[in-house]
Amino acid sequence: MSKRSDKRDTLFEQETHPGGFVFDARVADVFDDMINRSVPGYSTILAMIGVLAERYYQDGSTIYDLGCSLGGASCAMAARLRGRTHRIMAVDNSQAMIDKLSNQLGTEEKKCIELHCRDIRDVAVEDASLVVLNFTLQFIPLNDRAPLLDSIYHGLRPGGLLIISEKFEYPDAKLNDLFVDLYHGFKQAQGYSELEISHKRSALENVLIPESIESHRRRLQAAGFSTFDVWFQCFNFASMVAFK
Ligand code: GEK
Repeated sequence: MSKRSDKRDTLFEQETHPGGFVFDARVADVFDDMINRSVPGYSTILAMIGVLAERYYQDGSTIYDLGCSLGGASCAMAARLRGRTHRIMAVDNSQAMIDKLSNQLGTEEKKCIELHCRDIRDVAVEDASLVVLNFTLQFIPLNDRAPLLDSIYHGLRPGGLLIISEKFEYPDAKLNDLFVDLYHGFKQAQGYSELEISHKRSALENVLIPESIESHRRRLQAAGFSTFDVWFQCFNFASMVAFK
């Protein structure tokens, strides 16, 4: 079992926070607490990624966890695939995340989870039955998203599964305002102050670029995925499955 930290995220408590959001050592240090209190349904999504891995992993293939952070999805999949030989490539371009994940992994997990500090745009996906982009695509520049999905599609085996979880925006302004408002209520209920919520929001501006569900659908279809839909949604956060 991995050794996870329970250090509380207080990064945005200060009056001022310099610059845009970066996945540095300070973020890696509190990341488990940050993502659990910032993404509604995060633990449900991780658990279901494990269930989907058990169901769709094809023997001898490779699993890719792109933008793995502290390996939440990789560890959920490894736990469900225990007893079956499998290989998970966990990739992130934050050295701080990879170092922390490397220290957290248990002996059994180390046997099947390979860590790579690399830009996911430079990863050649090969012979995959499962690719996970759990809240990562939203950090990739808009123009690079279609080429990334094209290359994932080509690297998947027939019947292979792509899981994409994202923060979304809604073309209907009224709905968008409602979901953003409900989401801020969720963050307050998780113990974040209004000041912290507003600082984090400014730091993520132009760093996390959400799109509409429709844009994701169009891109998936253009890449060649024929079967896809949303399987989980809470406010403006959702997760999609797409099959090759
Ligand atoms: C989880 N999937 O817990 N190349 C590689 N990594 C990247 C890139 C890139 N170009 N851009 C961003 N990242 C995880 C959570 S967090 C989501 C994913 C969040 C990495 C970045 O370093 C960070 O670790 C991760 O994508 C996004 O299941 O913080 O909202």
